[in-house]
Amino acid sequence: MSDARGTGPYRQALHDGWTLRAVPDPLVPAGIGGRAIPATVPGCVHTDLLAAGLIPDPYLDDNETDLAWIGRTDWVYETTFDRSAGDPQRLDLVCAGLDTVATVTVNDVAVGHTENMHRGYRFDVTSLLRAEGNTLAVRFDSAYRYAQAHRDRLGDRPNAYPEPFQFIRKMACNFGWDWGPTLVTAGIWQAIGLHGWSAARLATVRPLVTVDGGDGRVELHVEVERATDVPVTVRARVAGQSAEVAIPVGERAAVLTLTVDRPELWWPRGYGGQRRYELTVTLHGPGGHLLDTWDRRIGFRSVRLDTTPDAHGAPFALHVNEVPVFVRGANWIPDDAFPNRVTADRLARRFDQAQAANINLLRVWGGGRYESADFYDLADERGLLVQQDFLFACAAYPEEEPFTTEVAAEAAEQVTRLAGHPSLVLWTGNNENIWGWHDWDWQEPLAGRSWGRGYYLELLPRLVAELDPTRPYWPSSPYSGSEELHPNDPAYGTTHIWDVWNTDDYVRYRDYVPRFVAEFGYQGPPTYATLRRALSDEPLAHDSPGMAHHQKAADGDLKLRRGLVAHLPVPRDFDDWHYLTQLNQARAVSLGVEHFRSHRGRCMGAIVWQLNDCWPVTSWAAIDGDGRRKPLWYALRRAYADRLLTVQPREAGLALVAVNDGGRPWRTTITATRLTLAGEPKAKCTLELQVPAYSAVTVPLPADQVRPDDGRDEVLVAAEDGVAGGRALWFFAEDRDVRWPAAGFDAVVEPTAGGQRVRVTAHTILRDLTLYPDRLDPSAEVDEALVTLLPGESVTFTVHAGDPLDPVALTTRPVLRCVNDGVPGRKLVD
Ligand code: BMA
Repeated sequence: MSDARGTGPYRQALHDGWTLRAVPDPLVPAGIGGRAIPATVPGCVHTDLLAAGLIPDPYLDDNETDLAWIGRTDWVYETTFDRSAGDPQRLDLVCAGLDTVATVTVNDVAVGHTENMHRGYRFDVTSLLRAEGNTLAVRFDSAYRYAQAHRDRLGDRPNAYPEPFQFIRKMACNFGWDWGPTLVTAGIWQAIGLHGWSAARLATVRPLVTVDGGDGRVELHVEVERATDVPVTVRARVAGQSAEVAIPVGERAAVLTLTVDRPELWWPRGYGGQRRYELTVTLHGPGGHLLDTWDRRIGFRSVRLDTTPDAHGAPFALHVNEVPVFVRGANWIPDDAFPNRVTADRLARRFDQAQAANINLLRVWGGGRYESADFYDLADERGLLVQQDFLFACAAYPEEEPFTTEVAAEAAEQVTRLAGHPSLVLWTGNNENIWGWHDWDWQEPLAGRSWGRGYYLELLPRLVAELDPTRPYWPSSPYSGSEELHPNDPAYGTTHIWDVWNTDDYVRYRDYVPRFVAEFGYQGPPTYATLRRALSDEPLAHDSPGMAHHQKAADGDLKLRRGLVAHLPVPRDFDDWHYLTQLNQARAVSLGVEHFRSHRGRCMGAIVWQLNDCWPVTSWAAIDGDGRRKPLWYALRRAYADRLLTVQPREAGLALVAVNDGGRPWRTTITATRLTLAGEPKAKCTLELQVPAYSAVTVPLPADQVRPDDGRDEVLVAAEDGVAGGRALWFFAEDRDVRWPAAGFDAVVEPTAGGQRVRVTAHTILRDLTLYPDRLDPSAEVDEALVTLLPGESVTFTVHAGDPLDPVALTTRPVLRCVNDGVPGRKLVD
């Protein structure tokens, strides 16, 4: 792509004709050493080797293990190019992202050396380029060698995982995580190209957008870079308003202010629309000719973090446009271990899934990346709030050079880059590093060495305050607001609840009334189709070799089992294990969400760990590594719905809590019935509820509702009169102790546009009825899951698949499951 017009500005992508070579080393397998491999740019070594058929797919079975040499090898990317016509005063080679330790050479002259994946670089190559036959080479030194050299020089520091990821400014989870493979990439991971310009260009444009008494305000900070010292003019336009400022010779920065009278505001989804306005900035030379342009769709909204101490400690409440927002969030990790595979379409699918699960915030976790323009554009467009961590996670980070300089440059660049996005509402200093310093036995091995404190409590807050005072900054996740307090104190600021998964049972979520829970989660395996694509284990078992390799958490399999046997019947085979562990994951997280939401007000947010996966793996994710929705996704959609009815234990017994996260008051009549599993009513009452917008109401349930005659044979159901769905259930015993009847039902399958409808009518109670059409066709999807039916009730599932699925298979085990289908004497299809 080139756009050469005389001496005007032009851009020429350099994405063609690349090859890749391994620098000779005994580690490099024969057949790869010395060979020129076609390379895709942007891309990375792993995906190039895979495309060339030189390595097996790193995501399948345990192939990951044999591919460790790739990260320990040095690689050279090369191409040749002719430059576009035109005669600009400056020609820059612009690299939006190099991963990571790179030496860039143009026509055999080294033009730059980089060592930070999270920055962009620009090299002046004006004097080096000829019209035709230019060579461009980027050599990547092994990230391991670099990190280990710094570790050896500076002294090791504690880290939650074995690899030296905190000694290089590179996506940390590339070195392996408790849900991710160790696949240490190298490559030109973002766009690369030439930028030709004359006189001056817009070097940075930083719009600070606020709302002031209903008026929109844009404070636009502009910096120019000059090729010649001529006066230039910056013009800006938004919503019919314009402003202009001259930058005289010798100066390079200007601030313009634009005020928009009563603009339509940008709101998070569920609170209002997402109106955006085009902001255009142009740079003009003497005589007014155009030198450069910049544009972005901004949104007018204010954001404020309320942490004013109160009777319970100190809250953590995001206020957008002065309305407190209860955060129904999910943590976001890189959607692929190879970030170049995360296309805009794939992100859009992920956002569709997040949105449909009633999520209103994504937290971009600190072990990944500063998310892409595509990600933030989607978030702006759909009204998903974003919390972006600075990139530090689960380790003590050195503050010696070159790291302090790199971190400062990276942070300034990213804060500037993301300033125009209304969705970004919070910066956080790191993931768990202040907590780690307090609680994870770091202090003794550190022996006084730096660990990152200066970044989180000094450098980063200073930079955010200087470059973007419109957004709140919080030093860590979790953090309590002061170094005097324990960083994970649930009464203050943000909390991570991990003892539930690691050591305790999930009902222990109820022991916490956190002000804001920024991480909590429970594992479950990926969907069956994803497992079958990734693993050749025959048969699949919870501990078969592939399953074990694709479970990265410490004692993950044991923890899954411990959690399962506390609640559910013991699995008899893999199919049971798969259904029940997925179900247990969904149960655990819904219990947490419903509990936290039931304390709306005191608690103002829950961010589940985690939305997505980066490869096929057993993990805390709701959407697996192939993008398929796990049962947890369906459970989240329900637990995160605007209107939630939930039965919660309270001092006096049980209470019904109605949570209204919608903007309209919710007036409704609820019938609560205690009944036997056979459907015989034992007690009934009617409750009138009035729940104002954005609030929760708690109503104690009468004693005859909450005291069962036989806890193993009864259920409490609270449902809105005349409204299907959304009812609350309360079982008086764990599923493993309940006296389930053998499941009995009719199932009818009929074709429908583009799929099939499966109508199940219950003859007995059916607990958490779930359909797994992906077991029959990996492309098949279903619209509902985890439905509990009382005798006589029915549900219709809609299945979409490539071809019609076999109706018998679709309505029998293991495709159609419920908890009580394993009860002896079971009667699956009537
Ligand atoms: C938290 C996260 C991640 C981790 C997850 C599950 O510590 O911040 O680092 O993957 O828990 O253990």
